[in-house]
Amino acid sequence: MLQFDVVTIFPAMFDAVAEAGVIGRARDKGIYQLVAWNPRDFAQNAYRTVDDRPYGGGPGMVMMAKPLGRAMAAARQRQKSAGVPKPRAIHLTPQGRSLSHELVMDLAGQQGLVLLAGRYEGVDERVMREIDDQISIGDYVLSGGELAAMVLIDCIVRQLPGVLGDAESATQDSFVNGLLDCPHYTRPEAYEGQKVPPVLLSGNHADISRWRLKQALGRTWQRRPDLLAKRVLSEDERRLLEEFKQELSGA
Ligand code: 6GU
Repeated sequence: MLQFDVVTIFPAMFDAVAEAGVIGRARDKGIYQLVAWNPRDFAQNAYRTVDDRPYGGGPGMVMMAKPLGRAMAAARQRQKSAGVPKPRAIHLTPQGRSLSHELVMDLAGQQGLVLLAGRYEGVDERVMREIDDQISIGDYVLSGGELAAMVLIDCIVRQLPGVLGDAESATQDSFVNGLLDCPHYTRPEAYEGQKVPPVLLSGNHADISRWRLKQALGRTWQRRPDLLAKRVLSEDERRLLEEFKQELSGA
């Protein structure tokens, strides 16, 4: 069972992840466990203050080291009790390295993760001694690390054995083979004058596989040329992509 402990001043936000869809079901099945720790419960005054003005001046507030450090220690202690003596501690921050499929697979192989979701303008830098990894989910700014932590939890949990059924298997996902996913269709055969590509109705599974690969290559070329640049194409894939481009200019 993968152990998550999250340090957040908004623990209720994590109920959304724990209750909905395949990720909620995975928790019911005992595939992972998630406990949230509120730094306010570790604050030192009656106002439960967890933030203060930045040394050196400037706008915004900074999350204080002491309540965060104490909440992190409680999270670590719980990991230990759950059989994880050395959990990986991750700070969710736009200053982190970008999340990728490879990083998700790496984290999915851990026994336990302690996630620190900051708010306000930032976290006192001295808390970073507690942190192994800093991760961002993209080049834009969220109001806090909570949504990023939930993104991380979702994409890690769906990779764990027993979470997805055969039908919804993660092996067919975008990015697994370095390409975007192909288009999908279901009934009816015609929708507002738009027909399903005939090859998908042909019953010829080899042709269908080749068409899907061609579409995946074409879409990746159109929408994410950066992914294609990182990936070596086989002779066959090169040919399929050329066909895609021909068909596009013909259409
Ligand atoms: Cl991890 N945190 C915040 N606050 N904003 C982000 C982010 C994280 N990743 C992208 N934007």
